[in-house]
Amino acid sequence: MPTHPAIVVIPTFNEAENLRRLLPPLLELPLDILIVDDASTDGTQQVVAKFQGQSERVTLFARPRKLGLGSAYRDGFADVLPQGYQLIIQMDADGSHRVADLRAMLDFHSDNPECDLIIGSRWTKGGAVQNWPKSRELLSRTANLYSQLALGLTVRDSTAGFRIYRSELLSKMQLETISSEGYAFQIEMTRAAVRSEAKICEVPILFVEREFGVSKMSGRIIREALIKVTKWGLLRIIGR
Ligand SMILES: Nc1nc2c(ncn2[C@@H]2O[C@H](COP(=O)(O)OP(=O)(O)O)[C@@H](O)[C@H]2O)c(=O)[nH]1
Ligand SMILES: [Mg+2]
Repeated sequence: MPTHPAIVVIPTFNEAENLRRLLPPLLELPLDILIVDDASTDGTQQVVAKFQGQSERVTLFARPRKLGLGSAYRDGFADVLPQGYQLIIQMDADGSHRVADLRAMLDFHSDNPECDLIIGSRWTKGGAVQNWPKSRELLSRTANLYSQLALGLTVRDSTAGFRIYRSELLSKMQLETISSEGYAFQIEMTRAAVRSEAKICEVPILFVEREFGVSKMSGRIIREALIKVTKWGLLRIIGR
């Protein structure tokens, strides 16, 4: 049985500096932590090992090479789902997702247990981004608008990677059918949650752009999202 009712799954690729800062405040919350690392070369796994020495609540899932964000989450979820947690949390390692906001999201869950999925949202009333160039904000806003129009989503931040899932929902969502890797993974998961008739709630967050390390966002990731959302939009038109 897990020691806590919630576990946070954090994918990492070269996030040593960021993890060093993130893990101490995160460990103050009543949750377990799974780091899914893709053979980082900057000492990320050594940082995890150091925290494992201090707490049994930290686990490392080491993968052989950079295999993508989507499959990191799929592997992480497959690992933790059978363990009996009530809540499975998604969070970036790079400091963009603040522990203070996770606290607020967990409080929201306590007050609103009927929400199957809670999204830490930049684009709902009260949400914001800090230190993002205009171009990155435009990309995120456009991706969300296109997802709303093409897929009929009412979620305002369907590309968000800061989420609390009820395990029952993740079990229903047939994760083996989810195939996206980048940005599109978040949209595909939102779409799958809607198709599983989940109650989705958004809590405003302040998303702070990373100070250390580099973003893994790329043209390939943007193209994947554009192509997949268009495909799902066309499937929607023919009723599938
Ligand atoms: N394990 C794993 N983690 C990844 C991969 N790509 C990105 N990440 C992690 O996913 C999180 C979000 O990635 P990031 O590059 O910050 O994306 P951005 O916030 O959209 O610019 C960070 O914790 C990254 O280290 C990957 O291929 N494998
Ligand atoms: Mg980031």
